[in-house]
Amino acid sequence: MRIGITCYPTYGGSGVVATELGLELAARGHDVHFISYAMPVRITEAAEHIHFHEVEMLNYPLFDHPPYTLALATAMTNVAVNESLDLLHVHYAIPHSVSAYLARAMLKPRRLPFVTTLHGTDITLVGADRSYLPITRFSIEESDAVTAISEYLRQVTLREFDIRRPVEVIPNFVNCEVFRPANGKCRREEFAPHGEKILVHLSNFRPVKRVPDVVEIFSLVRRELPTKLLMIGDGPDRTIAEWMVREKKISRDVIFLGKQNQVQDLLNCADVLLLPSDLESFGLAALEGMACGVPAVCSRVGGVSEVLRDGVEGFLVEARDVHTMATRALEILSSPERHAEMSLAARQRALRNFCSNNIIPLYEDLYQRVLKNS
Ligand code: GMT
Repeated sequence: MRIGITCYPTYGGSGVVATELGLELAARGHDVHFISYAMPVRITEAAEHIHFHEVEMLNYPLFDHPPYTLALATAMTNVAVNESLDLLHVHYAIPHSVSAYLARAMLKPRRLPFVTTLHGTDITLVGADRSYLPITRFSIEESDAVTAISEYLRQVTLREFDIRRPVEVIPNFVNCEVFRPANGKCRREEFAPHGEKILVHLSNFRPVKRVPDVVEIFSLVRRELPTKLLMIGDGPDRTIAEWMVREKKISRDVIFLGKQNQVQDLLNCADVLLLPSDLESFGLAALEGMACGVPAVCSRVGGVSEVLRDGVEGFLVEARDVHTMATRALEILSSPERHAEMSLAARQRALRNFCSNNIIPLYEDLYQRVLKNS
Protein backbone atom coordinates (compact mmCIF):
# COMPACT_ATOMS: atom_id res chain seq x y z
CA MET A 1 0.00 0.00 0.00
CA ARG A 2 0.95 3.63 -0.39
CA ILE A 3 0.24 5.39 2.86
CA GLY A 4 0.47 9.07 3.83
CA ILE A 5 1.17 9.59 7.55
CA THR A 6 0.77 12.89 9.32
CA CYS A 7 1.81 13.50 12.92
CA TYR A 8 3.50 16.03 15.15
CA PRO A 9 7.15 15.43 14.30
CA THR A 10 8.38 16.28 17.81
CA TYR A 11 9.16 14.15 20.85
CA GLY A 12 5.51 13.72 21.96
CA GLY A 13 4.20 10.19 22.27
CA SER A 14 1.84 10.46 19.31
CA GLY A 15 4.69 11.47 17.00
CA VAL A 16 6.82 8.60 18.27
CA VAL A 17 4.04 6.06 17.69
CA ALA A 18 3.27 7.44 14.21
CA THR A 19 6.93 7.38 13.23
CA GLU A 20 7.51 3.86 14.52
CA LEU A 21 4.36 2.74 12.70
CA GLY A 22 5.68 4.26 9.46
CA LEU A 23 9.05 2.57 9.89
CA GLU A 24 7.43 -0.79 10.61
CA LEU A 25 5.09 -0.48 7.61
CA ALA A 26 8.03 0.44 5.38
CA ALA A 27 9.95 -2.58 6.64
CA ARG A 28 6.99 -4.68 5.51
CA GLY A 29 7.24 -3.23 2.00
CA HIS A 30 4.60 -0.49 2.11
CA ASP A 31 5.46 2.93 0.70
CA VAL A 32 5.22 5.43 3.52
CA HIS A 33 5.02 9.19 2.96
CA PHE A 34 5.34 11.39 6.04
CA ILE A 35 3.64 14.76 5.53
CA SER A 36 4.43 17.29 8.24
CA TYR A 37 6.18 20.60 8.95
CA ALA A 38 9.43 18.84 9.92
CA MET A 39 11.07 15.44 9.66
CA PRO A 40 9.80 13.23 12.53
CA VAL A 41 12.54 13.04 15.16
CA ARG A 42 12.81 9.28 15.31
CA ILE A 43 13.67 9.06 11.61
CA THR A 44 17.41 9.21 11.93
CA GLU A 45 18.50 7.82 8.58
CA ALA A 46 17.27 7.35 5.04
CA ALA A 47 15.45 4.07 4.48
CA GLU A 48 13.85 2.31 1.57
CA HIS A 49 10.10 3.03 1.28
CA ILE A 50 10.29 6.05 3.61
CA HIS A 51 9.66 9.49 2.14
CA PHE A 52 9.25 12.88 3.75
CA HIS A 53 7.24 15.81 2.39
CA GLU A 54 7.64 19.12 4.19
CA VAL A 55 4.55 21.29 4.43
CA GLU A 56 5.36 24.68 2.89
CA MET A 57 3.72 27.64 4.57
CA LEU A 58 3.43 31.09 3.07
CA ASN A 59 4.02 33.58 5.88
CA TYR A 60 2.07 36.60 4.64
CA PRO A 61 2.15 39.68 6.97
CA LEU A 62 -1.65 39.64 7.20
CA PHE A 63 -1.51 36.20 8.85
CA ASP A 64 -1.07 36.61 12.57
CA HIS A 65 -1.00 32.82 12.67
CA PRO A 66 -0.10 31.06 9.39
CA PRO A 67 -2.98 28.68 8.51
CA TYR A 68 -1.13 25.35 8.91
CA THR A 69 -4.32 23.30 8.62
CA LEU A 70 -4.86 24.59 5.08
CA ALA A 71 -1.22 24.27 4.04
CA LEU A 72 -1.25 20.69 5.32
CA ALA A 73 -4.47 19.90 3.43
CA THR A 74 -2.85 21.23 0.26
CA ALA A 75 0.30 19.17 0.85
CA MET A 76 -1.79 16.05 1.49
CA THR A 77 -3.65 16.61 -1.77
CA ASN A 78 -0.45 17.11 -3.77
CA VAL A 79 1.30 14.10 -2.28
CA ALA A 80 -1.80 11.94 -2.77
CA VAL A 81 -1.85 12.80 -6.49
CA ASN A 82 1.90 12.74 -7.15
CA GLU A 83 2.56 9.56 -5.19
CA SER A 84 -0.76 7.79 -5.90
CA LEU A 85 -1.52 7.39 -2.19
CA ASP A 86 -4.12 4.82 -1.22
CA LEU A 87 -5.01 6.47 2.05
CA LEU A 88 -3.99 8.93 4.75
CA HIS A 89 -3.39 8.00 8.38
CA VAL A 90 -3.36 10.98 10.73
CA HIS A 91 -2.21 10.90 14.33
CA TYR A 92 -3.70 13.36 16.80
CA ALA A 93 -7.08 14.73 15.74
CA ILE A 94 -6.33 18.46 15.88
CA PRO A 95 -5.73 19.74 13.24
CA HIS A 96 -4.55 16.73 11.20
CA SER A 97 -7.93 15.10 10.90
CA VAL A 98 -9.50 18.32 9.64
CA SER A 99 -6.77 18.72 6.99
CA ALA A 100 -7.33 15.13 5.88
CA TYR A 101 -11.06 15.79 5.62
CA LEU A 102 -10.34 18.79 3.37
CA ALA A 103 -7.87 16.85 1.24
CA ARG A 104 -10.38 14.05 0.75
CA ALA A 105 -13.06 16.56 -0.26
CA MET A 106 -10.73 18.44 -2.64
CA LEU A 107 -9.75 15.30 -4.48
CA LYS A 108 -13.26 14.04 -5.21
CA PRO A 109 -14.23 12.06 -7.24
CA ARG A 110 -10.83 10.42 -6.68
CA ARG A 111 -10.90 8.38 -3.44
CA LEU A 112 -8.63 9.30 -0.57
CA PRO A 113 -9.93 7.73 2.65
CA PHE A 114 -8.38 8.73 5.95
CA VAL A 115 -7.85 6.98 9.27
CA THR A 116 -7.62 9.03 12.47
CA THR A 117 -5.75 7.71 15.50
CA LEU A 118 -6.59 9.40 18.79
CA HIS A 119 -3.74 9.56 21.29
CA GLY A 120 -4.95 11.31 24.41
CA THR A 121 -4.70 15.02 24.90
CA ASP A 122 -6.31 15.54 21.49
CA ILE A 123 -9.43 14.22 23.26
CA THR A 124 -8.94 14.80 26.97
CA LEU A 125 -7.49 18.34 26.91
CA VAL A 126 -7.49 20.05 23.52
CA GLY A 127 -10.51 18.36 21.99
CA ALA A 128 -12.60 18.65 25.14
CA ASP A 129 -12.08 22.43 25.24
CA ARG A 130 -15.20 24.19 23.96
CA SER A 131 -13.13 26.03 21.34
CA TYR A 132 -12.19 22.77 19.61
CA LEU A 133 -14.90 20.30 20.63
CA PRO A 134 -17.27 20.72 17.67
CA ILE A 135 -14.51 20.47 15.04
CA THR A 136 -12.86 17.51 16.80
CA ARG A 137 -16.21 15.75 16.96
CA PHE A 138 -16.87 16.53 13.29
CA SER A 139 -13.52 15.21 12.10
CA ILE A 140 -13.94 12.02 14.14
CA GLU A 141 -17.40 11.42 12.69
CA GLU A 142 -16.12 12.11 9.17
CA SER A 143 -13.04 9.84 9.33
CA ASP A 144 -13.22 6.61 7.35
CA ALA A 145 -11.95 4.80 10.44
CA VAL A 146 -11.01 5.90 13.94
CA THR A 147 -8.72 4.15 16.37
CA ALA A 148 -7.87 4.90 19.99
CA ILE A 149 -4.70 3.72 21.69
CA SER A 150 -6.51 2.31 24.74
CA GLU A 151 -9.93 1.19 25.85
CA TYR A 152 -9.91 4.08 28.32
CA LEU A 153 -9.50 6.59 25.48
CA ARG A 154 -12.15 4.87 23.40
CA GLN A 155 -14.66 5.18 26.24
CA VAL A 156 -13.82 8.84 26.91
CA THR A 157 -14.16 9.66 23.20
CA LEU A 158 -17.55 7.99 22.85
CA ARG A 159 -18.82 9.57 26.08
CA GLU A 160 -17.43 13.10 25.96
CA PHE A 161 -18.02 13.65 22.25
CA ASP A 162 -21.25 11.71 22.02
CA ILE A 163 -19.79 9.73 19.13
CA ARG A 164 -22.12 7.28 17.38
CA ARG A 165 -19.65 5.65 15.02
CA PRO A 166 -17.32 2.74 15.89
CA VAL A 167 -13.95 3.55 17.43
CA GLU A 168 -11.51 0.61 17.45
CA VAL A 169 -8.79 0.07 20.01
CA ILE A 170 -5.35 -0.62 18.55
CA PRO A 171 -2.92 -0.34 21.43
CA ASN A 172 0.47 1.29 21.21
CA PHE A 173 3.36 -1.00 20.47
CA VAL A 174 7.10 -1.29 20.76
CA ASN A 175 9.71 -2.97 18.61
CA CYS A 176 10.69 -5.76 21.01
CA GLU A 177 13.92 -6.40 19.11
CA VAL A 178 15.10 -2.82 19.59
CA PHE A 179 13.65 -2.34 23.06
CA ARG A 180 15.02 -5.40 24.85
CA PRO A 181 16.98 -6.06 28.02
CA ALA A 182 20.66 -5.28 27.48
CA ASN A 183 21.73 -8.01 29.91
CA GLY A 184 24.49 -6.00 31.50
CA LYS A 185 25.61 -4.26 28.34
CA CYS A 186 24.73 -0.76 29.62
CA ARG A 187 27.69 1.16 30.96
CA ARG A 188 26.01 1.87 34.30
CA GLU A 189 29.22 3.14 35.84
CA GLU A 190 28.99 6.25 33.64
CA PHE A 191 25.93 7.31 35.59
CA ALA A 192 26.34 5.40 38.83
CA PRO A 193 30.10 5.00 39.47
CA HIS A 194 29.66 3.70 43.02
CA GLY A 195 27.05 1.07 42.29
CA GLU A 196 24.09 3.35 43.03
CA LYS A 197 20.60 2.34 41.90
CA ILE A 198 19.21 4.21 38.88
CA LEU A 199 15.74 5.72 38.46
CA VAL A 200 14.67 7.05 35.07
CA HIS A 201 12.00 9.42 33.81
CA LEU A 202 11.21 9.85 30.12
CA SER A 203 8.71 12.43 28.85
CA ASN A 204 8.15 15.74 27.09
CA PHE A 205 8.22 17.53 30.48
CA ARG A 206 4.76 18.99 30.08
CA PRO A 207 2.79 19.90 33.24
CA VAL A 208 0.58 16.79 32.84
CA LYS A 209 3.71 14.63 33.41
CA ARG A 210 4.23 16.02 36.95
CA VAL A 211 7.99 16.37 36.50
CA PRO A 212 8.36 18.08 39.91
CA ASP A 213 6.84 14.93 41.47
CA VAL A 214 9.62 12.90 39.82
CA VAL A 215 12.18 15.02 41.65
CA GLU A 216 10.24 14.70 44.94
CA ILE A 217 9.99 10.93 44.62
CA PHE A 218 13.66 10.69 43.79
CA SER A 219 14.74 12.81 46.75
CA LEU A 220 12.67 10.60 49.10
CA VAL A 221 14.20 7.43 47.64
CA ARG A 222 17.71 8.88 47.79
CA ARG A 223 17.36 9.51 51.53
CA GLU A 224 17.09 5.73 52.02
CA LEU A 225 19.31 4.34 49.29
CA PRO A 226 22.20 5.71 47.17
CA THR A 227 20.43 6.39 43.88
CA LYS A 228 20.83 8.42 40.69
CA LEU A 229 18.07 9.87 38.53
CA LEU A 230 18.22 10.04 34.73
CA MET A 231 15.89 12.64 33.23
CA ILE A 232 15.34 12.01 29.51
CA GLY A 233 13.49 14.59 27.44
CA ASP A 234 12.83 18.28 27.50
CA GLY A 235 9.90 20.67 27.74
CA PRO A 236 8.29 23.44 29.74
CA ASP A 237 8.79 21.93 33.22
CA ARG A 238 12.49 21.16 32.85
CA THR A 239 13.42 24.56 34.32
CA ILE A 240 11.39 24.02 37.49
CA ALA A 241 12.81 20.52 37.87
CA GLU A 242 16.36 21.88 37.53
CA TRP A 243 15.57 24.58 40.09
CA MET A 244 14.18 22.00 42.54
CA VAL A 245 17.28 19.87 42.11
CA ARG A 246 19.53 22.86 42.92
CA GLU A 247 17.38 23.85 45.94
CA LYS A 248 17.52 20.31 47.29
CA LYS A 249 21.28 20.20 46.68
CA ILE A 250 21.04 16.95 44.77
CA SER A 251 22.48 18.21 41.47
CA ARG A 252 25.27 15.62 41.49
CA ASP A 253 22.75 12.82 41.51
CA VAL A 254 20.31 14.03 38.88
CA ILE A 255 21.40 13.87 35.25
CA PHE A 256 19.35 15.88 32.74
CA LEU A 257 20.06 14.24 29.39
CA GLY A 258 17.68 16.29 27.23
CA LYS A 259 16.09 14.88 24.08
CA GLN A 260 17.57 11.55 23.06
CA ASN A 261 17.01 9.27 20.09
CA GLN A 262 18.37 5.94 21.30
CA VAL A 263 16.28 5.88 24.48
CA GLN A 264 16.52 2.09 24.70
CA ASP A 265 20.22 2.34 25.54
CA LEU A 266 19.42 4.63 28.47
CA LEU A 267 16.37 2.72 29.67
CA ASN A 268 18.62 -0.30 29.83
CA CYS A 269 20.71 1.39 32.50
CA ALA A 270 17.71 1.91 34.78
CA ASP A 271 16.32 -0.14 37.66
CA VAL A 272 12.91 1.54 37.88
CA LEU A 273 11.02 3.98 35.64
CA LEU A 274 8.89 6.75 37.17
CA LEU A 275 5.73 7.97 35.42
CA PRO A 276 3.71 9.98 37.97
CA SER A 277 1.52 11.81 35.38
CA ASP A 278 -1.82 13.37 36.17
CA LEU A 279 -3.16 11.67 33.05
CA GLU A 280 -1.93 9.11 30.52
CA SER A 281 -4.19 7.55 27.93
CA PHE A 282 -1.60 4.82 27.51
CA GLY A 283 1.86 5.58 28.89
CA LEU A 284 4.23 4.70 26.04
CA ALA A 285 7.29 5.46 28.17
CA ALA A 286 6.24 2.78 30.66
CA LEU A 287 5.86 0.26 27.82
CA GLU A 288 9.27 1.10 26.36
CA GLY A 289 10.78 0.57 29.80
CA MET A 290 8.87 -2.69 30.30
CA ALA A 291 10.16 -4.05 26.98
CA CYS A 292 13.68 -3.40 28.28
CA GLY A 293 12.79 -5.26 31.49
CA VAL A 294 12.46 -2.12 33.61
CA PRO A 295 9.57 -2.19 36.12
CA ALA A 296 7.68 1.09 36.49
CA VAL A 297 6.01 3.06 39.26
CA CYS A 298 3.16 4.97 37.61
CA SER A 299 0.05 6.87 38.58
CA ARG A 300 -3.17 4.92 38.41
CA VAL A 301 -4.72 7.11 35.71
CA GLY A 302 -6.34 6.77 32.30
CA GLY A 303 -5.20 3.75 30.33
CA VAL A 304 -2.04 2.97 32.30
CA SER A 305 -3.67 -0.01 34.03
CA GLU A 306 -4.19 -1.56 30.58
CA VAL A 307 -0.41 -1.51 30.11
CA LEU A 308 0.98 -2.37 33.54
CA ARG A 309 -0.61 -4.43 36.33
CA ASP A 310 -0.25 -3.24 39.89
CA GLY A 311 2.19 -5.46 41.79
CA VAL A 312 3.18 -7.47 38.72
CA GLU A 313 5.22 -5.35 36.29
CA GLY A 314 5.57 -2.47 38.73
CA PHE A 315 3.14 -0.47 40.83
CA LEU A 316 0.17 1.82 40.27
CA VAL A 317 -0.29 4.59 42.82
CA GLU A 318 -2.78 7.46 43.18
CA ALA A 319 -1.54 10.47 41.17
CA ARG A 320 0.38 13.04 43.26
CA ASP A 321 0.95 10.60 46.15
CA VAL A 322 4.72 10.99 45.99
CA HIS A 323 5.32 9.30 49.36
CA THR A 324 3.66 6.05 48.32
CA MET A 325 5.41 6.21 44.94
CA ALA A 326 8.76 6.53 46.71
CA THR A 327 7.89 3.64 49.04
CA ARG A 328 6.95 1.48 46.06
CA ALA A 329 10.13 2.36 44.19
CA LEU A 330 12.17 1.47 47.29
CA GLU A 331 10.29 -1.82 47.58
CA ILE A 332 11.59 -2.79 44.13
CA LEU A 333 15.07 -1.29 44.49
CA SER A 334 15.83 -2.87 47.85
CA SER A 335 14.91 -6.43 46.92
CA PRO A 336 16.94 -7.99 44.07
CA GLU A 337 14.45 -10.90 43.96
CA ARG A 338 11.44 -8.58 43.63
CA HIS A 339 13.26 -6.57 41.00
CA ALA A 340 14.18 -9.65 38.97
CA GLU A 341 10.61 -10.97 39.20
CA MET A 342 9.05 -7.70 38.05
CA SER A 343 11.67 -7.15 35.37
CA LEU A 344 10.91 -10.55 33.84
CA ALA A 345 7.16 -9.98 34.10
CA ALA A 346 7.56 -6.57 32.41
CA ARG A 347 9.46 -7.99 29.46
CA GLN A 348 7.02 -10.89 29.13
CA ARG A 349 3.97 -8.62 29.14
CA ALA A 350 5.52 -6.41 26.47
CA LEU A 351 6.32 -9.50 24.38
CA ARG A 352 2.88 -11.01 24.80
CA ASN A 353 0.70 -7.93 24.31
CA PHE A 354 2.51 -5.01 22.73
CA CYS A 355 5.18 -6.06 20.22
CA SER A 356 5.04 -4.41 16.83
CA ASN A 357 4.93 -7.86 15.18
CA ASN A 358 1.49 -8.35 16.69
CA ILE A 359 0.11 -4.84 16.42
CA ILE A 360 1.17 -3.69 12.91
CA PRO A 361 -0.99 -6.36 11.21
CA LEU A 362 -4.00 -4.85 13.00
CA TYR A 363 -3.34 -1.56 11.19
CA GLU A 364 -2.78 -3.35 7.88
CA ASP A 365 -6.07 -5.14 8.31
CA LEU A 366 -7.82 -1.86 9.13
CA TYR A 367 -6.37 -0.19 6.01
CA GLN A 368 -7.63 -3.08 3.86
CA ARG A 369 -11.11 -2.75 5.30
CA VAL A 370 -11.12 1.01 4.77
CA LEU A 371 -10.02 0.63 1.15
CA LYS A 372 -12.70 -1.99 0.57
CA ASN A 373 -15.49 0.12 2.07
CA SER A 374 -14.67 3.62 0.85
O1 GMT B 1 1.52 13.69 26.70
C1 GMT B 1 2.23 13.29 25.78
O2 GMT B 1 3.22 12.57 25.91
C2 GMT B 1 1.89 13.71 24.43
C3 GMT B 1 0.76 12.93 23.88
C4 GMT B 1 0.85 13.01 22.41
O3 GMT B 1 -0.18 12.81 21.82
O4 GMT B 1 1.87 13.30 21.82
O5 GMT B 1 0.79 11.61 24.42
C5 GMT B 1 -0.38 10.83 24.34
O6 GMT B 1 -0.08 9.85 23.38
C6 GMT B 1 0.90 8.88 23.73
C7 GMT B 1 1.13 7.95 22.54
O7 GMT B 1 -0.04 7.34 22.13
C8 GMT B 1 0.41 8.11 24.98
O8 GMT B 1 1.37 7.13 25.34
C9 GMT B 1 0.23 9.11 26.13
O9 GMT B 1 -0.30 8.42 27.24
C10 GMT B 1 -0.74 10.23 25.71
N1 GMT B 1 -0.69 11.27 26.74
C11 GMT B 1 -1.74 11.57 27.49
O10 GMT B 1 -2.81 11.01 27.41
C12 GMT B 1 -1.53 12.65 28.49
